[in-house]
Amino acid sequence: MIQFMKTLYIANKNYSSWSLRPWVLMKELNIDFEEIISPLNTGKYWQNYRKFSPSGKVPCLIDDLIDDSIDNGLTIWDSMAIMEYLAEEYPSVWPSDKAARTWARCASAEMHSGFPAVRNQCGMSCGLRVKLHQVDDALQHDVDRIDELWQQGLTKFGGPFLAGKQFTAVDAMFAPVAFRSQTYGLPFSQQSQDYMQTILSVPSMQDWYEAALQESWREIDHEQEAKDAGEILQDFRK
Ligand SMILES: N[C@@H](CCC(=O)N[C@@H](CS)C(=O)NCC(=O)O)C(=O)O
Repeated sequence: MIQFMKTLYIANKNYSSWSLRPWVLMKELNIDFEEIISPLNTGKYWQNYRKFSPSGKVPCLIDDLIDDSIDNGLTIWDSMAIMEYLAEEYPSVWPSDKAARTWARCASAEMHSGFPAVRNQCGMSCGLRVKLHQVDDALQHDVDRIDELWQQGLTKFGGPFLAGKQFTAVDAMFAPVAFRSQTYGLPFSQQSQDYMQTILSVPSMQDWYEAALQESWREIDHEQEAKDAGEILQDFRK
């Protein structure tokens, strides 16, 4: 029987929001994989990443045949491509209901290609708590649109997850926003805050968070970004 063994390359857990997305999805769906952490802080990370990821970015999933007499491994770089690849083997990556699935795909694509103010002004740093100097119009705009999307999904499909009863890819795509909001206290509605608590409480998010706090390496650029964004109130990292 042909069997594949999945390896997911990620950068780290404190800062790497793109890495979190497929990682949390695979954990929540009990998809077996090996995790390889390849930190960004080496200075030569791009050359290192290029050894396994054509784009020089993570996450990158390698799906190798266990029977290595056949050279037929597959490399899937980019978080959305990983989710779509997994969905071929595990249909529960997306909701089974067509309307929910369509909505989940649109919202995921919007996250994948949008929300630059949230990304640039509120870089993920799980262990920090920061009081933002300001919420400018661009950031407020992104928060409002995410809030609108979340309320729509939760109301339309009945919760507790964005597209219904099960954790699916759309929850994974927005999972970094929950950590960002925990760090920067973003101005979300009560319904969205409740949803964020749901996401932060799922076992794999708690595992990710605990591992993030244990990481000892620091990325200078990300540390500076957090300092520029506001006043550092707490740092729970070791
Ligand atoms: N669109 C990509 C973005 C991946 C990405 O930017 N990953 C970051 C780590 S969180 C990275 O590899 N950065 C290294 C670089 O940009 O050189 C995806 O969805 O996977």
